[in-house]
Amino acid sequence: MNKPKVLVARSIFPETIARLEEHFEVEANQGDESWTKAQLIAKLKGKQGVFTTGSERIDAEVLDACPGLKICANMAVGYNNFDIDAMTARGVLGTNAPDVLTETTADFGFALLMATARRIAESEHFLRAGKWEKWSFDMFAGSDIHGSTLGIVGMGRIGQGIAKRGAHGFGMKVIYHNRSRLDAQLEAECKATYVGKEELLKTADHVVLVVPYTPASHHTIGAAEIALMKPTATLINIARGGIVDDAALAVALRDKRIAAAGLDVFEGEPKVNPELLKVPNVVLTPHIASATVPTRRAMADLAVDNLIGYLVHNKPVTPLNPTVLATR
Ligand code: 8YV
Repeated sequence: MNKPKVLVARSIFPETIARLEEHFEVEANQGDESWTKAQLIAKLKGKQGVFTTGSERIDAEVLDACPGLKICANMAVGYNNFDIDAMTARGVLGTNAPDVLTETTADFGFALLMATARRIAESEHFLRAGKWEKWSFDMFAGSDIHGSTLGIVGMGRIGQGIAKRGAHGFGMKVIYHNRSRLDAQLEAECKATYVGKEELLKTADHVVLVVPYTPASHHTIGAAEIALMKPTATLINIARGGIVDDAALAVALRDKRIAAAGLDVFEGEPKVNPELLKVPNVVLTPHIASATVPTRRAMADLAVDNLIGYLVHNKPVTPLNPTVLATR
């Protein structure tokens, strides 16, 4: 019997390819070439499955050009690169990679918060540039983490992980805003209090964004929201580019409307708004919140589990649009 055909759209661990090859005829982009949409479509024709990262956009145009496609397995928890409605309409399953990256990403969110509030990157650049000639009382004086108020926008699994680190590890007062309120037990575990978005922005010393990107969450933080924040506050975005209006943030940082920001994700990444590169009070990292070797392996494994689960056993592990299963 012919093996189903699977495309791996980006370079990945050799072990990931080896696992796929046990079940599928695999074409893999191990050279990590940057494909245009037309090239992606050309590669995808005749394939039943595709292993994607958050960088490949799978939309109606791609799906219509590749009618044999049955599953798109994303090696990411966020799936705004998928037009999930278009997939559902065409009976194509989408899967993501939740849970396996929660703690690693929460660690990074906290690390970025600390680096930002305590001005670690800025002071390191100063030292490396040979500018440290004498100590002074206010040199790189930042803001405290312990005992401060942590405001989390988006209280899913990663938000909860950050809340626990803040409340239990650093004695922070945790407030959060979310589409829906957590149940009482989860709120108690996170020591977190539900507040409105405006109250959160006005009272938090550190605001961390962990909401999924949707048209409704576009520019959750823009000039008007930044205007509500304390001038001493920090803003951390580990969610998605587009959740923050980067141009408005660059102006606010330049004018010291808020103290500092830490950004792991950007509008139009890997391009970064050049105005952000000009301001010193922002820590910039290239979308690495889930980047530890064990976690990236676990994410890749889960995408493979979904491809095998669906194409071989008709049982995906983490389906995004399970209604497709009923119509198969
Ligand atoms: C990934 C992410 O590194 O999982 C997500 O949603 O943003 C990151 O963990 C990236 O999308 C790679 O696929």
